[in-house]
Parts: sequence; C-alpha cells; structure tokens
Amino acid sequence: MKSSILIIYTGGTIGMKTDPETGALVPFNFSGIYEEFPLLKRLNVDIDVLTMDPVIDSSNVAPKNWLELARLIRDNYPRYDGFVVLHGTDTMSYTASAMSFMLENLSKPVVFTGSQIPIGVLRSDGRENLITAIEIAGARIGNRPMVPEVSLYFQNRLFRANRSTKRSAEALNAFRSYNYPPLAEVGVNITYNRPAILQPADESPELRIANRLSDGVVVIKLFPGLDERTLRAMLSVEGLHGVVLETFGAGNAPTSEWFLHAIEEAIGRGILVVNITQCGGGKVSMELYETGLRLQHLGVLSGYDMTTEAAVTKLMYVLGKELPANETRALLSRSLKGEFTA
Ligand code: ASN
Repeated sequence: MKSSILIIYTGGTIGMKTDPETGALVPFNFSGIYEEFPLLKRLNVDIDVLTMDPVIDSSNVAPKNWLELARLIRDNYPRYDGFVVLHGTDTMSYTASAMSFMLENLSKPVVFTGSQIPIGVLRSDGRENLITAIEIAGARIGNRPMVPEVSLYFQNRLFRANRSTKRSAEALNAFRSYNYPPLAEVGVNITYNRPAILQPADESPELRIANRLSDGVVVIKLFPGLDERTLRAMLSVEGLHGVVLETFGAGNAPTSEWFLHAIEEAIGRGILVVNITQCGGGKVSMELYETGLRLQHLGVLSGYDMTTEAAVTKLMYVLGKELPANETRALLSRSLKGEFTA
C-alpha cells in the first residue's frame, strides 16, 4: 500500500528558484511539485502540499508560527501517514525541537528539511534533501512507520530533531547532532539506526498538541566580563519565567558572590534556571567542580547535554502548561522526547 505524505512548506531557501525573466530568486510554487519533479511519481507515496501563508524566511519564525504548524499537523493527522516540513535552515532546529515537545503522543513521522542552495539552482542540495525526506517519512517496517518521531534530515543524515543544531552557514552538511547518533545514514541505501529511534507506547493515545507556549524565556550566555549590572538587568525583565543559562565546560560559572546572589534571587522569585553548556559536545555535570556545585545548591536545574534549541523550546512548552512549581521542575528534570541523556 502506498504511503500518503503531506508536505508543509513554511518558507526558506529550499523554496526559491530563479525567475527566468528577471534572474531574481522568487518563491517556488510547491503545489506544482509533480510538474517540477516528475521523478517524484516513482516514489511509492502519494503527496499533497500545503503552503503556509505567508511563507517566511526562518529568521522571522516566532512561537505563534509553531502553534500554527502544530495545529496544521493535528488537523491533517488522520489523513496522512507522515509529514515533511520544508523550513529555512536558520531556525529549523528551533522549530523542529518545538514540534518534538508540542506534538504529544506522536506516532507518525514528521521530517524537517530544507536546503542551503535554492531548489531552482542547478547545484541545489534541496532536491536530494526533499526526495530522501519524503522517502523517510513514508518508510515502514511491517505496517508501522520506521521513524515515528520528529526528525531533521539534511545531507545524508537523519537526526532526532531536538538533538540537532545548525553548525555551518556555508557547508551543505549544515546540521550536527553532537550528543546523539544519527537516526539514519544515507548512502546507496538508507540505513536506519533502529535502536536509536524513539518508539511510541504500544497503546498510543491520540495526538494532542500544546496550545500555549510561555513567552517569558531568555537565554543568558556567560562570558568572562559579564558584569553584575547586565546580569541583574536581564534577570529582572518583567514577565520572566525561565532562563537557559549557557555555562562553561561541564556546567561551570563564576563563584563570585554577586553572581551567585543574582541567580539565587532570581530562583527565589520563582524563575526556573536550566544549565546547559556552551560546548557543542558533552554535558553538564554540576557536581564535578565547585564552580558547578554552587549552582546546583542554589536550585539550578541540569540541562545535561541539551542543545540551546531544545532547552529554549522545552522551557516554553513546559512553562506554557502553567503547572505547580514542583510539577514544572519534575518535567524539566526528565527527558520528555529523548532531548537529553543524563
Ligand atoms: N535564511 C534562510 C532561512 O532560514 C536560510 C536557508 O534556508 N538556507 O530561511
């Protein structure tokens, strides 16, 4: 039986082609996908296309776009076996991470992809990314989907969405997953890393989506020279609920009294602080050095080996639930969708 796939085009470079008259890059109409790529008919899938209105450069993405995308997937969920989301690369890992949390009880593939070179340019990486993403979204093992989680496909590798990060503005293999192995590697064949793929519970309840994301989240990246005035100003922003604190190495921060006081006071005001490392690889172990231990004693939560993208979107998602403080802390301390390894 053929799989049916819904492609959702949100914008970004992948959807551009050169206007033969003006030579300028203009958005490509994905609803004419079969005319543009007749070879797609050879894939064993039925494809429909939905285009977001308006299509955007992904630097303009905001949480309201994530709510809209989640609703679109929910509304079309019963009709399709899998989804391919075409997205600009700049913030693709943020949107894909957000979807991994927001699509609760997901049991079908949602594959994000895009390109570094517009699809209408001869040397584009978009064609391969698109075709393979469609194939992955439609892949089955028996009658179950092969990758029933939110993933990101780019240049021969399929990553868990909430483990991915854009690491190059130039290279065609623009994404990395530093702390989790690829879910699939693509060469002559697509080789799935089955033990690494998240599986839904056997009796998977119905898909539900998050209807609210918290807007009081900020990222504070430490650097030698960050002063008290600046830190206090950031921590006293009105409506602040959560901080992603990007620390040094294995989760270390200055031990100066002013720094620790500022963090302690913020936590005392009910602000949640999640510690992640600025290093791409490796994880936060606050008990390793005194500089980490002091944070742990103040009530800073470990984000282990989470990416910034996952930490920000997880905080927005969990805080958006408006649960009592102890339940919020419990959800943040647990891996919800394989976003960290403790
Ligand atoms: N600025 C583009 C975007 O993120 C970059 C791309 O897609 N390659 O929308």
